[in-house]
Amino acid sequence: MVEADPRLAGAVPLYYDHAEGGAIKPQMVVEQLRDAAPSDAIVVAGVGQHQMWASQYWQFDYPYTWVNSGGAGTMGFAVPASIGAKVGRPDRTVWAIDGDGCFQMTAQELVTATAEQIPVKIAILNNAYLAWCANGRRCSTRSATPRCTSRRTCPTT
Ligand SMILES: Cc1ncc(C[n+]2csc(CCOP(=O)(O)OP(=O)(O)O)c2C)c(N)n1
Ligand SMILES: [Mg+2]
Repeated sequence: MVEADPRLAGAVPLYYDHAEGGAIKPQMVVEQLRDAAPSDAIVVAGVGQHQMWASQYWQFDYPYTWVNSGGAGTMGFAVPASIGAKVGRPDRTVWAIDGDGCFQMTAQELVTATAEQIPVKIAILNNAYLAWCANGRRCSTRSATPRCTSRRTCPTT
């Protein structure tokens, strides 16, 4: 089990306004996937705002279940990396949580998954936008993650 760092509790509270009129918020999508998935599921993310939501709203209970391009930050990572994760751990459920921009970069690897019969699950948080870039332009700080998920400053929450 991975224990949350108690020093972080309350420092960066997670909240979002539920949409009026039945619109589905991306945070809620991640919560729903999380609740429906086995607790030892492997989650692979693309790079962008959806990556932040996936990391924040998923509950990681086991080590080595969060796979993403945290260093180079390469868009297009999620689809092929999820295929690799599933090949490495065929016993685990593997979810890719991807952005619409990232997905179109390596969507052709769905052919590989199909041809090789590698059953990954892919959720696209489609905001028809390269939101991470837009957030970067709008937010006045370089430490974009906490601020850009704040309802005070982030137009996409
Ligand atoms: C190959 C590559 N090109 C450009 C970038 C810069 N970049 C980081 S996030 C992002 C937008 C991602 O858009 P999308 O997949 O739709 O995710 P969103 O932020 O909308 O959730 C871009 C262009 C990058 N990280 N990698
Ligand atoms: Mg997008």
